[in-house]
Amino acid sequence: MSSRRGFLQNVLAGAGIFASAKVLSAQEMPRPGDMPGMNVKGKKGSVHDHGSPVLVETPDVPNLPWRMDGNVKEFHLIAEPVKQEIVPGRVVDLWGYNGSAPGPTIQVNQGDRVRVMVDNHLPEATSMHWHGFEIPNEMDGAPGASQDPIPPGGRFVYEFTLHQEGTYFYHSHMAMQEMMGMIGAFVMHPKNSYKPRVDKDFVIILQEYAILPNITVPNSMNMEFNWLTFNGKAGPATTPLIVRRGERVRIRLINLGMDHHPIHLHGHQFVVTGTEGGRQPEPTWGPGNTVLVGVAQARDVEFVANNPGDWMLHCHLPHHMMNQMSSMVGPMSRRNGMPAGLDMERGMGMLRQGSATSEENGPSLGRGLGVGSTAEQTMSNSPLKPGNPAQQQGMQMGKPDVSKDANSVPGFPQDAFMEGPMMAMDQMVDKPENFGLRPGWSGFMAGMMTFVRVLPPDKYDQIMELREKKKGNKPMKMDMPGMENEHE
Ligand SMILES: [Cu+2]
Repeated sequence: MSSRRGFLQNVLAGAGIFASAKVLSAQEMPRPGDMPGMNVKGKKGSVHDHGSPVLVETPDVPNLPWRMDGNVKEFHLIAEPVKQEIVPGRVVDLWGYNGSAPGPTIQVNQGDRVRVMVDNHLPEATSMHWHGFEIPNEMDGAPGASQDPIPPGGRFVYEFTLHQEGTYFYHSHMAMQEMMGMIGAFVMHPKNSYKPRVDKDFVIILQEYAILPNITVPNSMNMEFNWLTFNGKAGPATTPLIVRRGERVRIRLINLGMDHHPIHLHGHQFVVTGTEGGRQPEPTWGPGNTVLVGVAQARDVEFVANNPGDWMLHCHLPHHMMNQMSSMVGPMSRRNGMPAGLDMERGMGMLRQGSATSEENGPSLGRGLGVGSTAEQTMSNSPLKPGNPAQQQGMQMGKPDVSKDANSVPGFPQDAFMEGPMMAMDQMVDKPENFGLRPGWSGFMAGMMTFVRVLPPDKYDQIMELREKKKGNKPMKMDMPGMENEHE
């Protein structure tokens, strides 16, 4: 299998387009010891070899290929606009790297000499900051301070030697660009393996966007967010982490947004073994099941997956477990709350004039607290008739389960029409990693949510087989089956 990969990388490198993010999915990448230029003799090992760390998997995000130039590991990042499908049918305009937001994951070994060519294909200047790297000041990517911003069409070549280990990341150091998606993981594998060794190693990047219905561009000035993502996907489009029962698992959580996220794992206790500053000493590893990942922070958690089942892993902020939250949508979808004198566009929160960042809309579009929020209507969840819920194409049919006197209960509805069977879209998010989940599972998954699936050996092997089969069919695609016609 590695010969095809090697061939692919050579071809792409030769053609000068090896930066394409669609080249290799996380699952397809060889582990660090197998990457080109590292084991020139072609020595291969299994995941359970001693000495070599496991390659990190970033579900839904590719790894960034590289090539050797002498003793320098050379990467190529292109800052550019990205069309990203965050849930089936919801394609939004983000900014990212090499066709992906977050950008592709970079993996290197402690001690590596690294060169990253950064091309700016954005319509405005950018810069690349290496978050937490102890590198020479002129390589820091702080615009104005350590370098001129990279102009549109320009390139800056960063080069440094990395003596650190741990979970790091790269991001644009232009604040508003960060809120358009411009971040990627940068994992530095330690020279000497961490102890205890893990069998599975995952990266999850936490991001948030304010994007109203029928609009595709995030309002980066908004202070409240209605799309919360793990690796650029909102539940149920996130890809579960697949582990075999008994394996030791590391999850590297990285947050770059406006909010802090308490990430909670069901069914297991974990220990925090690393931060954005690298490995933490073992005496600090107290058990827990929720870790607060603050803005600009990374947290590595580790646990032994000894409790079989499909366990939720999610941000515990209730509003971060929802999709497309927008109070302006409430009046229309809940009928009786539609205030008099408002036309449909306004009731739905549609833009009528100017862009999302115009003077009129910018400060408070959607929901908000800031200047201009007087345009917001005060309204509670209003009564509504059960039955005949509006159907989304592809969603499973079904009526919410509510009592006969529901409308007489103060506060109703809360979750009746927000989640549950009628929101399920199992087929639309079908993929190997979801195989065998409880039917209707997807109706209860939104925002920053995914599964850690702790599987018995036979089921684990079955899913791995399905994964291989899918790769064999479409080695270059990350698309989910049956979704080709959902968007351009
Ligand atoms: Cu959160």
